[in-house]
Amino acid sequence: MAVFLQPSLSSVPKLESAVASRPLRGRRGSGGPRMCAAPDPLTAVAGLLWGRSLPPQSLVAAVRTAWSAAWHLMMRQLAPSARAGTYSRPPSAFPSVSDEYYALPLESLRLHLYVGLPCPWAHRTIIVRALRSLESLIPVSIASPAPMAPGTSPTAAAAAPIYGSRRGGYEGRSTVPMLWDSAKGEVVCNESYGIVEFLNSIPGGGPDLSPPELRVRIEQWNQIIYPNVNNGVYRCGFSQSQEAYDSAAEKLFETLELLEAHLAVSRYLCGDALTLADVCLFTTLIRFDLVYNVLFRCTRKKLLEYPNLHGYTRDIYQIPKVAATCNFDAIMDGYYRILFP
Ligand SMILES: N[C@@H](CCC(=O)N[C@@H](CS)C(=O)NCC(=O)O)C(=O)O
Repeated sequence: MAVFLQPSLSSVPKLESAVASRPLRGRRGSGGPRMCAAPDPLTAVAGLLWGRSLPPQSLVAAVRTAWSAAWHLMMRQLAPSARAGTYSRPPSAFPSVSDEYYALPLESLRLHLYVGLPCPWAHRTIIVRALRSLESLIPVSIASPAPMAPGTSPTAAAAAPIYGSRRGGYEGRSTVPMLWDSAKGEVVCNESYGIVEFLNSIPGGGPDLSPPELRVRIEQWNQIIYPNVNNGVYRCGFSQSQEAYDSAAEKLFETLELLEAHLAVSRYLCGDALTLADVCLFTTLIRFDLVYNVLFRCTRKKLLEYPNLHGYTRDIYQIPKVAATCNFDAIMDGYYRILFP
């Protein structure tokens, strides 16, 4: 991701129509077979090589080997894996917000949030910022792979240079979300849960998403949902061996069944009040059928096939301000065109 644009969270599509109307790849018309079109050069070469037959097995094998080598090379950088081919997410360099930020009034700070719209981790922070009505106190810049459009805000910036501009320099991964202290020129935190906990602690409007009496239950759900669902979909999609994939998929769908049963008797994870645990689950579920079911091969079931989980996702989507944080075009673009072109 290279370029940051100002937020454009105002268009609010209906969930079903937004999801249903998205083609999986590109936007080419369906077009039927063209009757008189001349064969393109590659088709002509293939015709010369093996006529109307299917390509020879030796070619299929060679392409598979080359493709697999290139894929593993790409995955080395994109998704570091342990020996058994299990995806191992790199730890965040700035995992929590230090106490000094909790102690100071927000007005005395100059904080800026960097996010990406396709990213489920960043989406958590955008939702909490909105629900806590912190929009005017914490400005946001949105990472966008698209070229900067004319008329966008001059606050546009890039993530890597921001990281690189901190006093001690930076050699790690320039991930979003990232909370930046503009006064000090320092990264405050680049771990989504650390950021949402901090945003929730700021006195402001909106409900407390982590009330003291629910904290233990929230943490219990996080311990289940983070490894098996939030990171679980990545463990499926980024697995580099059959065993690693099987184990990740097993845990993912086992956990979805558990959640489905729980949501039959509870509106949200911890009862009738929305909490941080729900926000974190929601940002994975809202991407499930659109992206993870297809691209990350979480194919055993679709979200639509879980009546309670699906209803729960719709319920959260309809909470005022939440729908405006969901940008399905950016999600599709980010995963299908940018992450896995
Ligand atoms: N554990 C981090 C994960 C953040 C993360 O992986 N973000 C992705 C975007 S979805 C990213 O910026 N990746 C760029 C990279 O790894 O270089 C969190 O929860 O904030």
